[in-house]
Amino acid sequence: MSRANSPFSIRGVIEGFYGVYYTAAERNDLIRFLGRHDFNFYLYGPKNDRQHRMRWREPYPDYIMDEFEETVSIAREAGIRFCYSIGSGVTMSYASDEDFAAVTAKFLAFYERGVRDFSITLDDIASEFKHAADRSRYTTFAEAHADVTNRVYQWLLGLDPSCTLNLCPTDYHGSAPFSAYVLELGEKLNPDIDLFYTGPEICSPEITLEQVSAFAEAVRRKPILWDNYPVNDLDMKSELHLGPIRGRDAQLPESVRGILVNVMNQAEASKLSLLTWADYMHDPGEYSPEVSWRSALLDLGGASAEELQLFASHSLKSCLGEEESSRLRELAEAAMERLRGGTGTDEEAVRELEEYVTRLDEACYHLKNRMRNTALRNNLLPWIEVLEHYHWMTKRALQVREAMDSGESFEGPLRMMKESREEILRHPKRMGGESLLEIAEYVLELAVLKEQELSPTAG
Ligand code: LTM
Repeated sequence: MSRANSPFSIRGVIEGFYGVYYTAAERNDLIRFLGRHDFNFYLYGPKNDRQHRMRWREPYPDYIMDEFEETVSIAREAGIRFCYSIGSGVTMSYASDEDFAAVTAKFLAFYERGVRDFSITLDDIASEFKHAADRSRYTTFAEAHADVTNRVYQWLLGLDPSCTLNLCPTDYHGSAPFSAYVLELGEKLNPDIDLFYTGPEICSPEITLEQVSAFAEAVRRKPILWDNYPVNDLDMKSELHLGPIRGRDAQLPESVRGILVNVMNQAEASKLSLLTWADYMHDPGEYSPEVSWRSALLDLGGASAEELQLFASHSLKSCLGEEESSRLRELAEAAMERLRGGTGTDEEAVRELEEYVTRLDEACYHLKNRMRNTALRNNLLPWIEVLEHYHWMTKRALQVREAMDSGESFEGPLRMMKESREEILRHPKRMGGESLLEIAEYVLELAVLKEQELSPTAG
């Protein structure tokens, strides 16, 4: 869909997460997707690419540079500016001529393959000098960062005046009053160099015009928002962020140059929130998360959109503040009330819950075995597995309770319920369904009481 006239001049993605980064094929596919949805920028800077960060002085092997060259050309055809970033702050001496030469050599290799947009990412590094030469040449960290970035920028302009440079500072989030580092960087950094800001938090639930304007004032330029939704690395890696973007002020265009979205380790699944980002960036005033999400599910899931929506509604927990599916919680609470023998409840509540988890299981089966988008299916698999365990745990819990009521043996379903519960608890991934765990725990308690009743001398 063509979406001309976005109020954001820079609209893109950052491959800037920790963990397994994209294959060239995934990146190329994502870049083509971005081109189709009116984005125009791709910043390459995955933290675990060693030649980007931990061993930034080393050149890439030739065959990797060939892959980059292909990606740059795909990006050009798609209308996307491919930006190469270096995470040199981990070990760099800002005063060293050799290190300056190592940065420019790395950039030159990309320049020769058609790249004109560059980035220095100095996030997540210790904020003190590691080299004696830096301590003697600079008074502050901000002075060093501004100096080296300004010099790299001059060098780039000497190559080609169309080159751009942006910088991710070491302090990249927060609210006014901003640190002395931020203020000094804003003062000393060449005003043509873009600066990143992630909002009041690293992963911000909300970003308002007021917050961004305050940062813009502190750094004396409109920043580029580095938005950490839907990224799911580090302590978020158990989550899959499938919900729409929310909480971004409709007036952000007044104070930002653009938005770059830090995506998840799962490239295909990231497209769900990216489609909603595309709608927001096209017209923030008209943006409706629900309407946009529904159309994104259709776009990505095709004939599997219904199943995808049901599944995704259990994968909304993120910095944006959503938790597990509200429908599931409602049903689980009503069923729990019935199990506890609450007055005014009937068996219908238990049946409804059972039907719901059966529907969930059917949706999981469909996504795993019938969905055409196999890249998405592969991204979802570990989380599908968790939801399947939730389904079996709940079914067995309800069977245990039914067997107890009718005086039958419940040993078999109890054992299987415990197994599914343990699978959920030790699984590295998380899906919304905590209320179902409460049901299993209650049934466990009942089972212990029942066992004691049946053999009072045991234990
Ligand atoms: O956000 C920034 C500027 N840097 C890092 C990212 O690389 C990382 O992906 C996110 C989310 O964990 N947090 C960061 O601090």
